Amino acid sequence: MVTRLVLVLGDQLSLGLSALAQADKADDVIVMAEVADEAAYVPHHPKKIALILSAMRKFAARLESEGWTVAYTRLDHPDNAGSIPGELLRRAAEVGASEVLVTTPGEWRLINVLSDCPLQVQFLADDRFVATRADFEGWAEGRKQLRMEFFYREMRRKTGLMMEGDKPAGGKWNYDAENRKSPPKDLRPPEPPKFEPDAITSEVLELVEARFSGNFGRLRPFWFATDAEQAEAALDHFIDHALPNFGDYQDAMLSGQRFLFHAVISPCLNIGLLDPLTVCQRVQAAWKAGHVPINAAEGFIRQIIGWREFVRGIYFLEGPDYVNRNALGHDRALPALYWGGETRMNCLSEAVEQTRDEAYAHHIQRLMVTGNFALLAGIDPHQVHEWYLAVYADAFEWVEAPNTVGMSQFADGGVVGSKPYVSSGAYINRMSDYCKSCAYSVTAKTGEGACPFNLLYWHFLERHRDRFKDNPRMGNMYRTWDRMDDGKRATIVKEAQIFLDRMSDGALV
Ligand code: FAD
Ligand code: DLZ
Ligand code: SF4
Repeated sequence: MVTRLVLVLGDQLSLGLSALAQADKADDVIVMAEVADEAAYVPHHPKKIALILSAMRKFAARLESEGWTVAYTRLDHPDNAGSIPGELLRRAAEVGASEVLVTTPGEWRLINVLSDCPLQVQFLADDRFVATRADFEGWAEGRKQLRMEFFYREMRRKTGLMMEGDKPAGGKWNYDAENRKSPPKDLRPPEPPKFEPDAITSEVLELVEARFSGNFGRLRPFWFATDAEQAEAALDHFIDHALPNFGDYQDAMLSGQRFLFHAVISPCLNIGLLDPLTVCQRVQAAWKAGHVPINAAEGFIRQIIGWREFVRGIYFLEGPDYVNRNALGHDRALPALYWGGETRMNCLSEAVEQTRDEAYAHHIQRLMVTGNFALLAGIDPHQVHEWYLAVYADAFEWVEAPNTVGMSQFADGGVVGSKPYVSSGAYINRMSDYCKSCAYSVTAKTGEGACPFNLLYWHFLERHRDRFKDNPRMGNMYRTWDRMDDGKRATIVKEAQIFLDRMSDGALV
């Protein structure tokens, strides 16, 4: 047999990976490489780099223990070629191979780089998803609008999850009406399990400390799951302790409670340590056993077989230029507060500080605090995209870009969502306790100390009136704005503009 190379990337750490299923243990050589190029396309959070390198090393050891030949290159190896194609070429020369098997990467950049590599690269479908790319394209074809809710129902039918025959369990597809409660003051969520670094992870932490301490983000304490067994334990803990309240407090935000009832499993899912369908089956079993209510189980399963699959479909359907879209023409530079610069806005300060410490923020912090502010303030969506891609441990372009460019910044002009996710301070106040400790007043609409979200919300609607005035889901917003007297509207627009100018001049806001 001719020896082939089997490339396994840092987010492809699954024993059932299609490239491994097609490979021959006796003859083929697995290539895994820690390379400078992958660490440099954005300034990744040190915890994200440590997670990937540590999980790669452990996965390579696991493959070797199962009889595979693994050519593994460490980041500090003197012969390291610095890039994925460079490493493939080096290994190809070493073992006399010219063919490469790879499960298609989750990023156009890497797909293009591998397509240009002067080796015979065979791309295989990434079957760690419920929907294939062809399934999604077929579903999307001929539809005027792509809406997650309808795609999700297809995924329910396809998987049989939460189904009773051809009907949704309990009679409804979606139990969100029972979710999203405001958090009571004395809410005491469980902490996610924290894994002590073992010898492999400790060595990686030293490497990351030496090479990436200039990147935004705290490396230590580091407690992420870095192998399939730990990921499984994290999932068990979530199902036992947090899932029962997942639906109720899905949109809540509380100071000092960084994880609430969220699963904190997206890094494990996205690098391949957990299988999404198995996760959903476990959640369904907990519901069937009477351990969790239906609104929690359905809400959670919808995030995975609905949103997660939907955004992946959009990423590949829309093509490589998706990350450069800017439908609203926003061009303000991302302010320093996103990189930990001081701000008097408590909600942003809390979300960014926790991002720096944990490489994690939950969905509503990402969407309604950091995302909402960037959109209201008219920040260049590409800069926003690069920030999200860098700072979260779960950030890979196929999932990050549609969430940021589409759902959060409306820069795709409405492919992911039918209206922009914008809100004034009132929403943040209802869903969190942030406003109580803020230098700004959430009830003040104008004048000294008025919450910037209140000013910017109307400023956003006014500057995009032509685009959104006829959107049926935004009619109420415009009617409220238009009912205000002219003087008040002029004051709001003026004060919002002053705020934006001060922010861009680097003043403390
Ligand atoms: P939970 O709240 O417990 O949800 C369970 C799981 O559902 C998650 O682990 C995740 O796999 C999935 N999920 C939930 N919402 C989404 C969604 N909108 N899209 C895809 N999957 C979802 N998620 C990422 O995995 N990577 C990203 O880079 C990423 N970037 C985002 C950027 C922005 C601007 C926004 C608004 C959201 C982003 N999300 C991203 C989606 C979501 O915020 C995270 O999946 C979630 O916070 C992960 O934490 P968790 O595991 O505790 O999730
Ligand atoms: C994110 C990342 C980092 C930081 N380092 C590596 C690496 O050294 N080697 C590797 O194979 N993968 C790494 N990754 C993950 C890749 O960037 C990821 O596979 C692509 O972005 C495709 O999703
Ligand atoms: Fe954020 Fe405004 Fe509340 Fe302050 S008052 S925490 S800026 S929403």
